[in-house]
Amino acid sequence: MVKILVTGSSGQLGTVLTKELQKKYGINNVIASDLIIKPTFKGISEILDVTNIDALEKVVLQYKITQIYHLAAILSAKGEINPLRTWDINMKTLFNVLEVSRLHNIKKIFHPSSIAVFGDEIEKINTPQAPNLTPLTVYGMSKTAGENWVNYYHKKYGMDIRSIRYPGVIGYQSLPGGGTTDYAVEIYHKAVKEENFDCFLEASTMLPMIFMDDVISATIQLMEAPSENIKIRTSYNLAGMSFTPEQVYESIKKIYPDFKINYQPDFRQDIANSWPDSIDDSAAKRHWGWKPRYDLDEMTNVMIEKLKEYYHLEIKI
Ligand code: AKB
Repeated sequence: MVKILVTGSSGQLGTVLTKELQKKYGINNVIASDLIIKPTFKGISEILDVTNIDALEKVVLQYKITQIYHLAAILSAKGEINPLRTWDINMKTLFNVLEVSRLHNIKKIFHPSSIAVFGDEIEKINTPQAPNLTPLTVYGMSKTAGENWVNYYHKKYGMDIRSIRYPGVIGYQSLPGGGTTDYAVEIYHKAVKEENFDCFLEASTMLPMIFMDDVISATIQLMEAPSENIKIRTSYNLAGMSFTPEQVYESIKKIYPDFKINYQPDFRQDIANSWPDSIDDSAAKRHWGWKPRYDLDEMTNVMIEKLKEYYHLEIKI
């Protein structure tokens, strides 16, 4: 019997992944948890601060949890506001999940990592799986350390912990918060509302990105793969597509020809400059059959169609 706990379930990815897990395993077998649960959420939920190990343990025991998807974290841009607090929260929540899982024999754990683990020393094009990791942000440092800690728990205690280095995630269902890739979601909202967009990155900043449907498929595919196929226990590189602000703007302009963009780079430009242009995810493809489905124009079509529906509904209410 699978009983899943999702931490950070109200976040950008958590909102969508929790629903998919409910569809797959049954609404009563997924426990959503976060500091705030949205009033629209349907299913079983707990207000949970994962920095509190006793509170986490109580939920794990109460629901007889067998799997944890630990999504709660402070992202790259927001994390720079208070670096030590970011380190503390990101690491403490991970240690609490690892220790409670070890003590209570949790069968599978998902730990998301990020392209933020990469830094200035990488080859920026088709960045390999295992280059020297010198991240520029505290978020990136916490993910790099986290990758090594989950590998350690796997090797030392035989725990089944799996991980993906997420590119920037783009979806219509939820808004990101505090990331460097957030512009690529906001730009669609502005276009559909027929407003101008102020972009906090330069026009030519190429970054790896992925559509929400693809990232959800990848996560579930990784978690369902036979254990012997998971040969990398730090974290897998994952690629969907790569584009610049200018390219996404041009893609949107095919539907909204009057859409206008202004470039006003801020501190997030330095973070973006330290990340790859594109990623080599051949290990994920070989080991557990990963295959992305969406390119930029396909994603743009879906984003615009769905956001038009969303804003139409908002106006009706
Ligand atoms: C961020 O921009 O911080 C995140 C990420 C790439 O991990 N979206």
